[in-house]
Amino acid sequence: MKFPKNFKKFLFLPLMALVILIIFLVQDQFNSTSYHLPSIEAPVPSPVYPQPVTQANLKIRKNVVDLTPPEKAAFVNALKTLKNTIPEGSQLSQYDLFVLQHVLTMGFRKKLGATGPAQGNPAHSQPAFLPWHRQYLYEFEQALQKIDPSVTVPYWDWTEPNALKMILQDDFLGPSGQGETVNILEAGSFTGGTVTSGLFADWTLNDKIHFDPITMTSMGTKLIRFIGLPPHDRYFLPKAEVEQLFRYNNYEIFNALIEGAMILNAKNQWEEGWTLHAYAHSVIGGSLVDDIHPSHGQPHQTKILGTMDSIPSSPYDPIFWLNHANVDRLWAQWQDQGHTGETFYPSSGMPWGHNLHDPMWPWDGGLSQPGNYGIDNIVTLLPKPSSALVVTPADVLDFRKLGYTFDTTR
Ligand SMILES: [Cu+2]
Repeated sequence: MKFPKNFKKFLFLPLMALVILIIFLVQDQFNSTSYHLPSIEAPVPSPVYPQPVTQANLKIRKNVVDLTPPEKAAFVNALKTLKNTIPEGSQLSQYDLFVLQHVLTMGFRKKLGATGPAQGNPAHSQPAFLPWHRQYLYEFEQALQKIDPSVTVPYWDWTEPNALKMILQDDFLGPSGQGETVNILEAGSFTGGTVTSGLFADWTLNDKIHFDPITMTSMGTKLIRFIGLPPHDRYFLPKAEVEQLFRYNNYEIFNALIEGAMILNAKNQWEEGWTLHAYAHSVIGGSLVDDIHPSHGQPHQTKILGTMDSIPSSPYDPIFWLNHANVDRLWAQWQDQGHTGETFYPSSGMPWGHNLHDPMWPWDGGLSQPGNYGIDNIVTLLPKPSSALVVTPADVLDFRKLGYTFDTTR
């Protein structure tokens, strides 16, 4: 075969472009936030029900609507104490350090300077979403209990008609924000903004940690809420919407559905969505979204408005903990319904940090370091995690071993 004289020269550029593209794709494979999603026909192990356990010494996480006035006061007091306690040598309070830890899970991208074996976000969009947040909530609850041993994190049952009303009371986590008007196409104008009354009007956020991850600009030092902004305007969800989770026996499907950024359409194919845990973030924070997707009716987030809607720093809104206590409760309930133990968690084939026996940063014995995700040099504000504490998904599958249960799983 005869090639024109300049053939090599002509081929060189496109070939180089292809090679660069392939390198970029391979390198970014673990940087992307997309799920590893199994097909709906994934094989299912046989059910394993939990062994009968003594529940005598377990602390009980309660439905928020059942909290007594002293229980509400104790929870708020413990939150505020954590917010006002600055460990020696730290620039941030204990509460802010928890927030920073959550922000830095977004920093596991090699281009940001992440080092070590962790592949991709150790806490989101992959199988360790549930175990990572279980350990995170557990540590947060332990910190609250050091202040007041009677406190547990209450949960926000998304299907409970009175839950949000109860959460937003002035004597509990406080109301929506004020001062800004947002016009939403075909829905009218709505207000939100800074929380200016209630017990959290004085909640001061570190503006370097509180930022919008889409525009990478600071969201300031105040707690911001846009509660019930359409289309996230349902104060509670129909029971069927939550119960669909229990139709699936595959862990990865359960995990992805409850995180809520992906949904299964009518043809049982994965599509982008914004439901359950993600929806609850947006009911509080308020998102602007683009047009509703024609096939599944789910909007796509385009602009972040409130604190709870900025996923990295969302733990700055104390409602975060109640939302995640509910995520953890539903997983606990699913586990108790025949999906107990190691059989129901992927043992291999996942990005590093997400398999059953992989340590999860920041509990990976100092193996991995996040890159500097943020608007300032914030990675240095987090003290080096203790190399002694190693936690894998396997370590937290049995929530009762961690010393707690829920009023619904007793
Ligand atoms: Cu999270």
